[in-house]
Amino acid sequence: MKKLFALSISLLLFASAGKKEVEPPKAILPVPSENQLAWHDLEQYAFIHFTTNTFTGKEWGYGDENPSIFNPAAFDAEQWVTTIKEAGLKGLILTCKHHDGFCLWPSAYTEHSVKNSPFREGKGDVVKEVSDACRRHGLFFGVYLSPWDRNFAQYATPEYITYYRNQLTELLSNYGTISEVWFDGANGGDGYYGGARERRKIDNRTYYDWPNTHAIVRKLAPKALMFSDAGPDIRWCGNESGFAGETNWSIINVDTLYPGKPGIGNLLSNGSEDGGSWLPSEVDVSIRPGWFYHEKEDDKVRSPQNLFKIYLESVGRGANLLLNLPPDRRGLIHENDVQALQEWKKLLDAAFSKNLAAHAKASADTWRGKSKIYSAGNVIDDNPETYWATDDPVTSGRIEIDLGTPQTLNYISIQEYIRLGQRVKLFDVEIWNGDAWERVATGTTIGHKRILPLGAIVASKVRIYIKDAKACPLISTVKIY
Ligand code: FUL
Repeated sequence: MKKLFALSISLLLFASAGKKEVEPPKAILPVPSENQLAWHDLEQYAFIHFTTNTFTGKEWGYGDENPSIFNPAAFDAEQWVTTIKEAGLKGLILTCKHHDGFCLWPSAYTEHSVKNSPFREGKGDVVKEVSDACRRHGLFFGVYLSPWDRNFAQYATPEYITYYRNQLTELLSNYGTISEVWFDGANGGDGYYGGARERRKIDNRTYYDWPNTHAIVRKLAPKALMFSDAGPDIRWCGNESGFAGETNWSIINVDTLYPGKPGIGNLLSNGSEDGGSWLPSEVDVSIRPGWFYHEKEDDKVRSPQNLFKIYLESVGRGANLLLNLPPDRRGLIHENDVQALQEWKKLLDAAFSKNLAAHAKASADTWRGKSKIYSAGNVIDDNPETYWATDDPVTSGRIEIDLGTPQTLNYISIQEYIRLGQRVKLFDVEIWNGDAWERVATGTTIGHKRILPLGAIVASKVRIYIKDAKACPLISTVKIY
């Protein structure tokens, strides 16, 4: 009896010692920060372009617009925010100042603002009303402050940098938590510049002295993520048409980049497998041809189907979607845009509400240390913190999802456990056709999320074949619709 007891104790010890031997995978650098991880989960939010352009019909105001033209008589931040929330968007970024230099808040540093407009008889503050409405409805609030200012007399001199930082400080100090700060790289040169009406050239690499501006943001808004062509936290996707690269690494080498650098579209679209910084991609695109509202574009609002395609090619490629909704002259998001958004939301809900994998069985041909901690069941357990992993030297493997009965399959959504770095380079999606495994989709990168259409194929078993990865692959979630 004693011997038996000793034996079972040593067996137990052996078993638990065996378990301990399964080391968790090591991070593959670079990895996202906590703030970047939270940002990835937002997936989609709104851009709001609103300034004097809304009233002049221009896309780039020259800077000589009279503030008296800014008169959104029916302005209603509540309507913006409820429209955005009902569309499933998680927040908004407002053009507090676009290239025309007109400020949507009563900045102490210029007369070129709402305070000299008829809006709320010069007592209004669009930034305040919008940020308050966001907070009331649980949406995040972000600011766009154009580095190029076609109104300011000293633009292109060091005085302007002080002015820019003062304005940024106002926005970061007086409007609650700021979640994203958007630095535009555009600069067309000519402008009003306090009456000079001339062309001014700046060196994009040095003029704005970005590191010191970034330091202000880090200090005043430690939770805020900064966007630009070159980060430091989020990068541009390289186009304004609504897609991220099919290959989309959330990593890139930042030292080759600066805001406004020409010819970097493809690099930004794809990122780089060997990148040294985590710098994920944000897809900014407008629901209309222009970034600002123009009545003549009322019948050119993107269709719900087109918005759905944009979703698949942005969020479905591991990027975040920043969808521009330009308010009209009344100060409201136009009925046509609202309708397109509502229909889009219905398409998304219809496509992604029923996850067939939730009640399936998952298995794999290989998993880390044969430990339950890294087994295939983790990809369908609805817990983003658990994942399937292989042993360290193994950079391929197959996860099989058995749905039990034949089902019509429209989409598969796969997520990597990016907290430990992005890894997958190549994968196939296969179905069991009764005789053999048949490839129905293929992809390169996965990252935060990859969604692939499956073309309404009928099958009861789906297999994800990870063919190559930078290091042992870690898959946290698989959903099938
Ligand atoms: C560009 C700007 O020039 C456009 O007006 C718009 O704001 C877009 C989002 O970024 O660079």
